[in-house]
Amino acid sequence: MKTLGLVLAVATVLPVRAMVFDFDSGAQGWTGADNDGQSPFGTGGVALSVDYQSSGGNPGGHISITDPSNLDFYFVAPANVLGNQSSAYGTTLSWELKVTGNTYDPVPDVVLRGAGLELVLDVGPAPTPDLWLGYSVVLNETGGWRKGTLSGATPTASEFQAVLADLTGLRIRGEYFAGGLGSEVGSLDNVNFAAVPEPAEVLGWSAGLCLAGAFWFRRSRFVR
Ligand SMILES: [Ca+2]
Ligand SMILES: [Ca+2]
Repeated sequence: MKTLGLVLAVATVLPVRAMVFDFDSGAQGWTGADNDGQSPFGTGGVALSVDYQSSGGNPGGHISITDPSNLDFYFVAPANVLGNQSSAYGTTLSWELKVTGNTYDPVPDVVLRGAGLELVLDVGPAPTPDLWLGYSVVLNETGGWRKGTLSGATPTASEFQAVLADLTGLRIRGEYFAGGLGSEVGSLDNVNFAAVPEPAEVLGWSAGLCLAGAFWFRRSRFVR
C-alpha cells in the first residue's frame, strides 16, 4: 500500500510527457487520407498509405505522401494518439513539415476530432517550399482553433476538453500546391503530442527517483 501511495504521489507531480514521432525507425503507425476540402476534415476521405523515408528528415527518417489526386492529402495519426487525452489539455502539439509547393491555403492545417466535434486550425501562411519548418499549436481554446471550419466559432474550454477526452482523429495537412499530381511531395517529421505517461513509465520514474535519492543520500554522507 505504501508502494502504491508512493507511485501515486510521484504520478501527481510528474509533468505531462509528450508522445514523440521522429520516424527514425519507421512510420510509427501513421497513415494518410485524401480529403475533398470540405468539412469534415478529420474523418473519412480516401485512405492513403505514407511512404517511409529512412533519411532526409530533420534529422533521420521521415514520412511523405506524393500527391495522388485533386483532393487535399493529410497525414493521419495512429490509434495510440487517440482515446482519452485529457491530460494533454493546455499542452502543445508540434510538428515539422516540408513541402514542394505552396500555392494555396484555404483548408485547415491541423484537425482534431472527438466527442462529435471537429476543431480545425490555420497555423499561418503556407510553408516555404523545400525547407523543414516547425509548427506548434496550443491544445486548448486559446490556441486559435475553430469549430467545423476555419470561419467557425471558437470552442469553449469544456468543448475542447471534451474533444481531448474522446479523441478520435488527428490529422496534419501535407498538401499546399494546386496541381502537382505525382510530383508534389509533403513530408512530415518530429510530431510531438503531449500525453499522459504510461503506468510503466511512472514506475520507471519512481525507480529512477529512488535510485537518484539513494545516490544523493550516499553522496551526502560521504561529503559530510
Ligand atoms: Ca526524423
Ligand atoms: Ca496538389
